[in-house]
Amino acid sequence: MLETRSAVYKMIEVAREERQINNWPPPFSSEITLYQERNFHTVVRRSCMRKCLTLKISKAIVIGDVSVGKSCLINRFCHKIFDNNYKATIGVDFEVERFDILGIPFHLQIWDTAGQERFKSIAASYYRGANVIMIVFDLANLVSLGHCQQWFNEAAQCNTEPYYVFLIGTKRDLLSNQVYEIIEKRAAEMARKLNAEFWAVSARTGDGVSELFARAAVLSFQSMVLNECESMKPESINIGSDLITLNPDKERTKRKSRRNRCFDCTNLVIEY
Ligand SMILES: Nc1nc2c(ncn2[C@@H]2O[C@H](COP(=O)(O)OP(=O)(O)OP(=O)(O)O)[C@@H](O)[C@H]2O)c(=O)[nH]1
Ligand SMILES: [Mg+2]
Repeated sequence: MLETRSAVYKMIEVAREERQINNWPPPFSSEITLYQERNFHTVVRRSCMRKCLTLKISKAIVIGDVSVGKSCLINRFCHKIFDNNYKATIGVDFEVERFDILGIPFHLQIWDTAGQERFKSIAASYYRGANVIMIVFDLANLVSLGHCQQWFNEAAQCNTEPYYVFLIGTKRDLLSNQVYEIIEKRAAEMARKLNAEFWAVSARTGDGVSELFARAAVLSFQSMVLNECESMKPESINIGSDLITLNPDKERTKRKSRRNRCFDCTNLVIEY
């Protein structure tokens, strides 16, 4: 199953129009986020213009209590569908969504996990290596908000920073504005405790769903590009070794082996 899906997404040449991102996506609320960047970093824009970056894939895990709406959220984003009937996720499921960010292909792997206790150990074995942790609760069920700290602790145990944390309240369509404002205050407190960015969404109406995933994609994309640029800084390259080479044959062999090294990485380096 995993192989078939990855084969399909590799074949998509260009991201769908709504997945082409050229402007920095704003947070849901500028007061309930730690991520205060307002634009793409200049270094990131420059690297994307040069168009030679390694393939970027980011892993997002979606966790939270049973029936809070994790699968519906993902299905709304990936397939533009909403199902009123509850179908429990068994263990885990995953989707891969292709974006083009500043013209660079980027894939977001979205791991949908089961909230049911009996599947917890299976689901938790997929937490590792997450770049984005999405903790989901039901805005109409305060108990599910209370459990978010526990969900976060379990995910954080399996991962090392940096990762982006989102606290997502679902089923916004079920609440009046008056009730929502009260719940938002409680959610904001939890978001601050978790150092998370808060979003309120509805899988039924689609409100906030694509904006949330675009935001997660762009934040993790930017952090990956900056990491790559950091590792390519001139001081980490030993320029002097080429300048003192006296033997031209040896130099030719060295250049050839460097070319081969690049060739070995063709499935990682995108040439435009
Ligand atoms: N009104 C409304 N109902 C929703 C929304 N999102 C999900 N639901 C309903 O909530 C129920 C549970 O949704 P799921 O997405 O299956 O929940 P889950 O978190 O994936 O549950 P597990 O897989 O068991 O962990 C379903 O009956 C959905 O129709 C929403 O935005 N609005
Ligand atoms: Mg589910």
